[in-house]
Amino acid sequence: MIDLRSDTITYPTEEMMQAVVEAFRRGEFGDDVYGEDQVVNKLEERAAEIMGKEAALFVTSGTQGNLVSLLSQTHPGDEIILEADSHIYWYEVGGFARIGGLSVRRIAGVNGYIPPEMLEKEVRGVDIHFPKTTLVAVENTHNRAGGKVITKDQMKALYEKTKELGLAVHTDGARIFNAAIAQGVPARDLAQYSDSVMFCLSKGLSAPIGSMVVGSSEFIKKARKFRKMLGGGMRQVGIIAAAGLWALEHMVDRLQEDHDNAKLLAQGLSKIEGIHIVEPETNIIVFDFKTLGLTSAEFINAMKERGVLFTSFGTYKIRAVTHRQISKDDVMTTIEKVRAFIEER
Ligand code: TLP
Repeated sequence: MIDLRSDTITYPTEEMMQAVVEAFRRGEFGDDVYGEDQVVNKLEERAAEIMGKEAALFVTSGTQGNLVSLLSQTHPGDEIILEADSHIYWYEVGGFARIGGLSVRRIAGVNGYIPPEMLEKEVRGVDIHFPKTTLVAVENTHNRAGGKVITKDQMKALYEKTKELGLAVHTDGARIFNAAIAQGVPARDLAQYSDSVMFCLSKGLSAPIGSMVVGSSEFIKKARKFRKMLGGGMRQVGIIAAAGLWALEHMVDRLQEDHDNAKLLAQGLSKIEGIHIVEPETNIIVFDFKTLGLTSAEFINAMKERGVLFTSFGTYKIRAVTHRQISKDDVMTTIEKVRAFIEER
């Protein structure tokens, strides 16, 4: 199977598992709720350092990382601002409402980015009738926009506006390293324009489990408590953090390969009659074939029979994600299989 559903499916590497065994042999695991797992402590220190923040927290998933970040920077009854197609809005079970007691104002951005002028227009002032608006979330790269990159300058401009408006900024940086590699800057250059950042170890970096949250020490202290509340206080969790630490140190630079493969796939698919594609900037490709009268369900089922897996992004929209387990040969095979299917119809 050529599995283009997500970079979340990546399997750990031999070296990653070796790192787990070595940490075990060195006796580094401990109870992390007591702060005694040396591997987790090392991972949190490195994550904070890489992102240029005071402190970091290891969390079970990106969803948990986003939620603890929102809970730590808002109060129940507040309003937060999300880009209309953001992951937090679409795919996190509305935890902000159920658990955070937050209401949401969605703004349809441009390629997943909310320009500062748009934000300013949408933020409500102080009025007896209005909830307090406290935070805006940015998603970089932006998943549903097709892995679009928010540039350093865009991050800066938005951040400056939020400070004028008195808002906190959280970055859902599940794929922040893809955003950084794509524009040739260190991830910390993007993170500096956000009060908190969540990033995933378990996507393109290929760790089996886990995400990180970074920010000020005061913020991380609150986030740690909310993580406990959500059942994310784990014990000898160095067993997974060791893989995460290895991934963070060794897997970032290879993301360029995924971007190159995504470009190659997009070039090939765009030559097939009826396929309309959003030019990829990172490892996510979004395309549709509305003019062929083909639904994504039909396409996905037919391609599954031919050995290629895709994800639906709507009735006529498909997402493909390149990752460590997709080679150049897989890309060429995929293009040929899609072409054959479309031509046979
Ligand atoms: N995204 C998954 C699915 O949930 C759609 C994927 O396959 O892309 N932020 C962003 C931008 C994400 O893409 C994801 C995962 C998350 C947060 C949540 O991470 P996890 O899955 O670790 O909770």
